Amino acid sequence: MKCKLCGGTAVINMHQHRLSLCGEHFLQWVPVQVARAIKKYRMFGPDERILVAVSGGKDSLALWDILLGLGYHADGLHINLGVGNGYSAESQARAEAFAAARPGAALRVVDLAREYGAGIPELARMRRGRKACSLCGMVKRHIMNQAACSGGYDAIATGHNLDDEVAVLLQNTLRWSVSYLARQAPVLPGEPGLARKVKPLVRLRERETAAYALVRGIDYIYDECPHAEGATTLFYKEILSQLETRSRGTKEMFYLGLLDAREQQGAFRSDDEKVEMHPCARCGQPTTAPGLCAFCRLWAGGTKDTQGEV
Ligand code: Q46
Ligand code: ZN
Ligand code: ZN
Repeated sequence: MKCKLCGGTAVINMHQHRLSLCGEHFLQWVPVQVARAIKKYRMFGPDERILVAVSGGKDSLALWDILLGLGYHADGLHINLGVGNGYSAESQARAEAFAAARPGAALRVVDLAREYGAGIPELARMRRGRKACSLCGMVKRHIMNQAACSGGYDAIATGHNLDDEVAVLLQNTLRWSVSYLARQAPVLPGEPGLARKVKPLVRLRERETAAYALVRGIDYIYDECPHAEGATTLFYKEILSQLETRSRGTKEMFYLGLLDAREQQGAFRSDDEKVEMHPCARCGQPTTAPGLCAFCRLWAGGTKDTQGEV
């Protein structure tokens, strides 16, 4: 397998693009794709400040690396979720090592157990009936938003890749979750108290972000979070990869088809009145619930008083 550009040994063959590239040309190709996505979906401009959600995995570290390489002002935020088997400790170590090796890459770490009183597994035990991942998603969204708004960032960037997006899309389609289908996009515009959210890797596949991290020598955590075991999205990813083997380009077609159906054909357009938001009585973040937001309710009467911390 030879690089299409220089004839050298290729490190990756991307069937959907009919393109094989050597390490050097692949490392040039990836940031160009990301820059295109940023521009096409109007994610952010060159002078805006970006807060990257850094888990310590391949996608988030590749994203941070690419944004810094493209010259963006991109800082990182890592949330230590307190997940066992060494997963959280290792993840934090990778994020810190990445930042330490790059002068100018500022990383903030929020340790959930230390700052709020409990990590995700403990929270899930305390709030029986709530799944760890649903609590985790809400906690991460809240902390990221709080950090972005208080830090004056223009956007939160996450490392979701095309495989992540199509797996979620399949799940939402199977359930006909119209409200999610109406909002699944590379950019979620901000509103007062809610930072804009962007997904610059949305046109790259998981094997491409993994290859980028490997060729670039980024040390990331290989293991999945132990709570992800058996997660439905992993099963959907497998199914989508089988579809892709039969019919190349299925993933792009599925995802871009959603964007097209919505933007060009008006699918999933909601005529509902805009939901009224008001500030949470404790943390001030916008919420639809009366009184406390879901995050503050989680801790109310819980482990440690979070007043003034969120
Ligand atoms: S980190 Fe959190 Fe994921 Fe672990 S507990 Fe579930 S949601 S699987 S991206
Ligand atoms: Zn080459
Ligand atoms: Zn709140």
